[in-house]
This record gives sequence, structure tokens and C-alpha cells, in this order.
Amino acid sequence: VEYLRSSVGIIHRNHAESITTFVKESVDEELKDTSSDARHIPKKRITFCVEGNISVGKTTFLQKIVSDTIELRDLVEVVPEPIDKWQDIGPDHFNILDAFYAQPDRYAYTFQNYVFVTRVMQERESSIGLKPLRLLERSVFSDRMVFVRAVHEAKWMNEMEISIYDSWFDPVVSVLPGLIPDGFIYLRATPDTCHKRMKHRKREEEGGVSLDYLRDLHEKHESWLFPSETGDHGVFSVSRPPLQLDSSIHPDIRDQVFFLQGDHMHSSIQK
Ligand code: D5M
Repeated sequence: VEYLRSSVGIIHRNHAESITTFVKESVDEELKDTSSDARHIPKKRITFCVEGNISVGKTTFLQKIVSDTIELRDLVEVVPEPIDKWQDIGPDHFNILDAFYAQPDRYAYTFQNYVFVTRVMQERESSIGLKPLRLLERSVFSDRMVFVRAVHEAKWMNEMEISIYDSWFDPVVSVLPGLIPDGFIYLRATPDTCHKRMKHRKREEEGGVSLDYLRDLHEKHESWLFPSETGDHGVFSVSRPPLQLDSSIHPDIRDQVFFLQGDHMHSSIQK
């Protein structure tokens, strides 16, 4: 937690003490509990979801957290976005990420459906781990609040399809509490920066992803995580630039990390 605060650059602004104390005490408690039972199961694992636009640097951020300090490797379990599952399905090796970008109106619903299922599978697999802090790359909430909104507005998902999606989303999430995090870590960069990074990483499926699409996703992240600029909505932090992400390539970037907590982010679907 100290590492998250100092090295990665999360500086708490509001209710700083309550959230850091909560997280720190919970983790410390686990560490202090030197039960002789080797199979000791933590009482409460803390889960944060790392959110942000395409190519903002979520994977780099997560890799840096676990690779920078050996101590942290024992404390933090990183659960990557199941993108490899989307790229290689069944004996025929179907690639639904590719199919979605090639024919979004045909495959948007199918893709969202599969994204949800694979996130659940990923969460289940990681739920047997013992490390006290779990960091999930994205969540079913960003799927719903960012991507599903975007593809629905773009008319790639029709009214019937979004109604079907919404008819199962809340009921399924409510019986899978492991999907609901203790907080969100939001990595923010401009859509332009994300676009440059996306071009730089050259993921084959993303060749046709436009700057406009990234702008749309950016807006949807913002309106989901900061529904109003006024009042206290559980936004706990604003940071200095967190990582030296690609700084040699894009020295002008101004990345920010936010630490957020609040029921409005996941209590129910906000339409
Ligand atoms: O890369 C993940 C890729 O997967 C990127 O092309 C966006 C896409 N993605 C992830 N989740 C969704 C949903 N729910 N709908 C549509 N597309 C999605 P990254 O760099 O991690 O963003």
C-alpha cells in the first residue's frame, strides 16, 4: 500500500486517512496473523480494479507493481484481462476480439457476453489465491459502463441485445460478490496519448481503432467514475505522473492515477 501511495504516486486528497488506514490495517492484519497453520486463509482479501482507456498503460502499471519490489510480489496478485481467451477460442482458434473489430455490429453482443464470462472465470480462478491484495485488470463494471454504452450508442448493439444484457447483468453480479471490488484505480491519459501508445504497441486486431472511438471511451470512463464534478463522490486521490510510461516516446504525456471508492460505481447499472 505504501508502494502504491509513494512509488506509483497515489496521493490522497479527500478522506485520505480513512481509505489508506482501511487498506493498510486490513493488509497489516493479514500479515500480523502469523498463524502456525500453513494453509492459513486470509480473512479478507482486498480487491482493486485497474481501469483506463485502451493502451493507457494498465498492463505496464501492473507489471511494474509486481516486478519492482520482491516484497510486493508476495502481497499482490495480479489478475490480467483475459485477452488471450478472447483471441483463441476452441479447437478452431476463433478470435472474437478480431471479429468484433472487423464486424462490430455483428459481434458486439457476442463479444460482451464472452468478455463477461471470461472475467467471471478469471475472477474464480484467482479467488483461491492467498495473497492479501488482488489487482484485477478492468472489471465487469467498466464493461457495462464504458464499452457496452459505447457499442450501444454506436448502434452496434440493438435494443433487444442491450435488454438481454441488462436482464442478466445485475442478477449475475449480485450472486458473485468477488466481482465487486473495494476500490478502483483509474489510470487517465488523454485519448491522444492512448492512441499514440496503441499505434506503438501494434496489436493486430486494433489496426482499425480510431481516435474518435478512444475519445468516446475516455468520455465514458469520466462520466462513470466522476459523475459530477461537485461534491464528494468517493474520489480519493489525484496523483503526479505515476510512471515513466513511454516517456522517451511521448515526453509530453501527463498521466494521472486516481484511487476511487464509492457505491455508485458498481451498486447497480446506471443507464
Ligand atoms: O486492451 C484490451 C483490448 O480489448 C482493447 O482493444 C479493448 C478491448 N476490450 C476490453 N474489454 C472490452 C469490452 N468490454 N468491450 C469491447 N472491447 C473491450 P487494453 O489495452 O487492456 O485496453
